Amino acid sequence: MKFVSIIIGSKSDYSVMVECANTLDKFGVLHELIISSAHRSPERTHSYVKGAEERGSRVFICAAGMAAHLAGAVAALTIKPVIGVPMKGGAMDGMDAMLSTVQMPSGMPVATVAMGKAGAINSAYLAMQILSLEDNDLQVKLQEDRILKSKKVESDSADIEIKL
Ligand code: RP5
Repeated sequence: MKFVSIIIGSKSDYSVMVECANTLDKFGVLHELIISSAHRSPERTHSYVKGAEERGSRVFICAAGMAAHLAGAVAALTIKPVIGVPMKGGAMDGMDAMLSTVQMPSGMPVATVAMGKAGAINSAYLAMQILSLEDNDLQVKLQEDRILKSKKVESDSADIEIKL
């Protein structure tokens, strides 16, 4: 069984990261979501990553805020792709999390997406694009989704556009 693992650092990240789970659901992509923290529960994080890999996890999506080390800590444990989602909040409103997540040392990548809802959704899309390299059905669904998005731009414009 192939699936995507979503790890969030705190319950307070859930309201944003549910968008990631919903996006994977929309495309019928199997996933798990757990709360585990690099700092508050390092052993739980370690054992989840090792266990999930053995059970078929193909991509890890990690969301954390403030001194956001979760994605980096997970990247240290696996060579599966790790996607980091910086959470807004704290004194720097996510800037700290973004830099903590993106600035990984060479050889230890974390694919860092935008903060907030767009990042949560894009983490799901990026995970699916990785999975679609070996899944033609998913590739077709993603291509169809692109066409729908493009058509929506046209229909939205048609609703309001002014042309001479
Ligand atoms: C991080 O600290 C979490 O990922 C969360 O974004 C932030 C605040 O956590 P809580 O204090 O709300 O649990 O570890």
